[in-house]
Amino acid sequence: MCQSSRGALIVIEGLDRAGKSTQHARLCQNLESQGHRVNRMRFPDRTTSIGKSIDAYLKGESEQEDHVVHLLFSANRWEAATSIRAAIEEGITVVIDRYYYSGIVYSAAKGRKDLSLQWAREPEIGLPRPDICLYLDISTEEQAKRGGFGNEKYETSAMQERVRELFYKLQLLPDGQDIQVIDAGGNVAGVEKDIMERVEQMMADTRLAEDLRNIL
Ligand code: 2DT
Ligand code: MG
Repeated sequence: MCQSSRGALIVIEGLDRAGKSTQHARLCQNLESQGHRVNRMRFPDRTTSIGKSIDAYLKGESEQEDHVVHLLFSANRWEAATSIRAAIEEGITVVIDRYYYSGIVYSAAKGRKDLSLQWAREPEIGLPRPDICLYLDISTEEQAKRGGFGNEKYETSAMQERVRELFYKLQLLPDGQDIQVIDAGGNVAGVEKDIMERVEQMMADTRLAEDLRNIL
């Protein structure tokens, strides 16, 4: 049997209101109850000094030039990269709520010619690459049914619409090969089961016998 000892790197992505936080918590609990050691993370990590600048920007308390805030989001991942790698090498599975997929898509969704998907991706090169990215997909109608948005920067229907389109576009690009689309419009237990099946499949995969890859 070819069982690896490293942990897995699992990312949950999706639009606001898709149920990321709930599914993130359930996936972590399910993995722990199977005996895995798990580290929970989320980006942006608003607790670091870079994260505090991002938090102020998202809350509208400070302004940032679009490229600058993009690089802050990326730097917020880079400051965690060493600890992600260390945990995985130690055999701990790291489960992250949002990662560079959101980073690329939300910035590109601003629609600037000088902030393309391609440009937005560059600062992410070299970060640990997930073994799987579970993209929780919900329709615009379902998103509206789940209640209004909050007051943060990107929580408008126009922005969400562009983000949705770009998440689809990203799936057709090389980074999209790591993405598995989960229909998140159903009930919580059904979505949880779907996620668990995909994660178990991924963990059984021999790819985990190899070292964690980086984004190229
Ligand atoms: P939360 O609602 O999950 O706290 O996210 N975002 C996130 C970016 O624009 N770039 C990034 O790199 C990341 C990780 C998505 C707050 C908002 O920040 C956006 C929503
Ligand atoms: Mg949010």
